[in-house]
Amino acid sequence: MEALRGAKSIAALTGAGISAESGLPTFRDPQTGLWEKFRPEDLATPEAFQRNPKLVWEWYAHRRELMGQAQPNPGHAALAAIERHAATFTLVTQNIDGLHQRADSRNVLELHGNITRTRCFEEDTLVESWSANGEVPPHCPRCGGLLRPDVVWFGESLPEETFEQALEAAIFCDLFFSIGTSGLVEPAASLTEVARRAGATIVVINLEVEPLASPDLYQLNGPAGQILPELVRQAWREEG
Ligand code: BJW
Repeated sequence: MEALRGAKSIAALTGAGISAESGLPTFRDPQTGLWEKFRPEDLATPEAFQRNPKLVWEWYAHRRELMGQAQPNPGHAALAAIERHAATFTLVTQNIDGLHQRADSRNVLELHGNITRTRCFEEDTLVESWSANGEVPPHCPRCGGLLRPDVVWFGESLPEETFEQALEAAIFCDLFFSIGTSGLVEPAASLTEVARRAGATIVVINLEVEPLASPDLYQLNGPAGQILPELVRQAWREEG
């Protein structure tokens, strides 16, 4: 608790696990994970989109609807509370659901894009509106190319400046949270190691982690929606 209360600069990396308690499926959890039912190479690569743009567009349209209906959970709210207390706080998320912003987190870096935005597959530019003439996927009003969700697929680069800012946050923080992520997808996963090497205390919150408490590494096993509010309560005696 001292580490949390006393930290001058805090960074947090979140993954699909933080939104699981909002009812959104993770990717790799047994039985419920998206990649248990679908193959990433059929849905989350530029090649998949080129092969079958309709399938990919419709899969994301379905997920956009689910994400739009989901509500931020106490884990999201607790991170927003930590941001209000910390001198410097950076929230780096791999999630595309926008739930951190809806929970009032301010300094959010989205490494893998956001499902509510759309861009042109040809021109790689954001597109705000297009004619709804029933075409799936719709076409870019400027160049006629196919439209796609503004998310980062396998084999694509992360938004460069955003990743630079995330790296900086990992290097300069004194406390780094890794929350609800399997840590399997690069380069996001390497941020935890970057923070550790730069001397930060690491706090991992995950359903699948061996409980551990050492001065520079805490592993807290359990749902983020319960653990994070409890940390906020203990550190600042307030509700998350
Ligand atoms: C809970 C919980 C609860 C559950 N409470 N916890 C170096 C080595 C090897 C490979 C590579 C490498 N560098 C790059 C690569 C290739 C690739 C990669 O990493 N592959 C690995 C799989 C091997 N990376 C890329 O391609 C990236 N681009 C890149 O590196 O560009 C440079 C480049 C260009 C060209 C060629 C080569 C390099 C891009 C990665 C894009 C990932 N995109 C996705 C889809 C986004 C859109 C969408 O949503 O559809 O991003 S894939 C998917 O995985 C999604 C997620 O953001 C990402 C991470 O998943 P996450 O969030 O960790 O979820 P899960 O399900 O894995 O884990 C959930 C965890 O929560 C679990 O641990 C649970 O236990 C836990 N949990 N409930 C707390 N209540």
